[in-house]
Amino acid sequence: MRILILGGDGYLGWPTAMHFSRRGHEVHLVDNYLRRRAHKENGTDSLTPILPGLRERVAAWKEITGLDMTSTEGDLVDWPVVEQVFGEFQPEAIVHYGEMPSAPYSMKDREHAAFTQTNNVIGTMNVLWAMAELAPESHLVKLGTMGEYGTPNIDIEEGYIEIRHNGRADTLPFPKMPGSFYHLSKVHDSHNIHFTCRIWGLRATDLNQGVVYGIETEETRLDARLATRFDYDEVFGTALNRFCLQAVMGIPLTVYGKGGQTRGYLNLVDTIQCVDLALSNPPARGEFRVFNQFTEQFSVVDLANIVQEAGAHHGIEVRVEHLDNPRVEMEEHYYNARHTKLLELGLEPHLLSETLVESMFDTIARYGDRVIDRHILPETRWRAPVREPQP
Ligand code: NAD
Ligand code: USQ
Repeated sequence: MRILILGGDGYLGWPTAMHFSRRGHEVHLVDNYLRRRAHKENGTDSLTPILPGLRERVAAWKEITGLDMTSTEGDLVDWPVVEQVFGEFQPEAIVHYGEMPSAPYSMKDREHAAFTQTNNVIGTMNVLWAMAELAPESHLVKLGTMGEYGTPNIDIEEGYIEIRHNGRADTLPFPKMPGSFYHLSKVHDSHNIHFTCRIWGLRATDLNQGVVYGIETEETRLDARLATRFDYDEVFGTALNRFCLQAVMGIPLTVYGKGGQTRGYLNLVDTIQCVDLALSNPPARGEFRVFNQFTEQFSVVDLANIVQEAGAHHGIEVRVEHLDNPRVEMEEHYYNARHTKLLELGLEPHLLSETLVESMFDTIARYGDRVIDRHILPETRWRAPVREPQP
């Protein structure tokens, strides 16, 4: 298949690209280095050293495996870039990771909120127009998020819910109550994608993904030059990745508030497995399919306990701190989200208990001298600052 990977320089995009290239697909990557620039502005960086750009990564891939990939450095918000990539590459499938993925980034101030929504919503809209005009048979696999649903006090279904109302019934999109301007951008994307499936007959799979953890895949293990990024700062690091780094560095684990916040989690290798399953089993024309993509659910306190126990096995004493929650979110709530559709397609989960935490400790310790510790503690607050009245 000709597979376009949007956001191919990112944490998930780069290992996904290597996975598909190694399995004989023709892969083209697009990225505008937004993630790298945001780190530079903030004075943070990936723990794992990564090559400076797509050209260097693709060259290393070719040297190590003998396999080729192509790439474009460009912005999805820029229509001529998207038009040219679709026109020249003629994708049969599009894996779309190319968005600003951080909830804290989107909550910093008005500019960051507006940027996140413009970048994500307009970038995705350009992709939809390009599909309609230039690749109408192609299949869009779009990375959404479990955070689109929020934490309702009922079971979360996979995308749709049957509603009975005043004696009539319909199957409708599951209600959304997202918790940041970033998560809201994903809801807006989902609506736009669903709409274009209905009116233009596009085919799409929205992968409502939980929080991803992990550093290694089959391909990153081939050579240190193929590493993917690993972030642990308050803006881009995700909970378990942050906790593992904090444990190794002797920093108390940063549990926000009571720590009862429960989310779906999955290993990086399962992200790739799920995308592969979605691509191998495409929906029909006009179908907007939604999968909840995670393998296990944990509260933040569960994660802290798991990391603390793994630390004890490893001879590290791990302390846990409950910080004032910088976010506005429920800290104790019901959470039960269905996630059977990918299992039905053959997903074989890599569970947290089976492998991971201690092997992550080793990788983190290897790069310990690269840790930048000034942006580990939370700084970004969800509550808007109140302006002093002008005299
Ligand atoms: P990432 O920031 O590492 O990857 C996204 C990539 O897209 C970056 O390399 C960035 O430079 C690029 N990009 C962003 N906007 C772009 C634009 N306008 N044009 C071209 N390139 C652009 O993030 P990630 O963690 O790999 O996440 C990938 C996707 O998966 C995101 O859409 C994210 O919302 C979603 N997701 C991630 C997680 C997680 O835990 N990592 C969980 C659920 C969903
Ligand atoms: N949390 C802590 N301590 C920390 C970091 C986070 O207690 O040091 C808590 C947060 O308050 C939150 C939970 O852990 O309740 C998850 O936070 P996170 O930063 O790991 O994840 P989140 O902001 O939700 O975003 C991440 C990815 C995003 C993706 C989302 C999936 O950055 O791209 O969409 O996970 S989900 O959570 O299912 O919406």
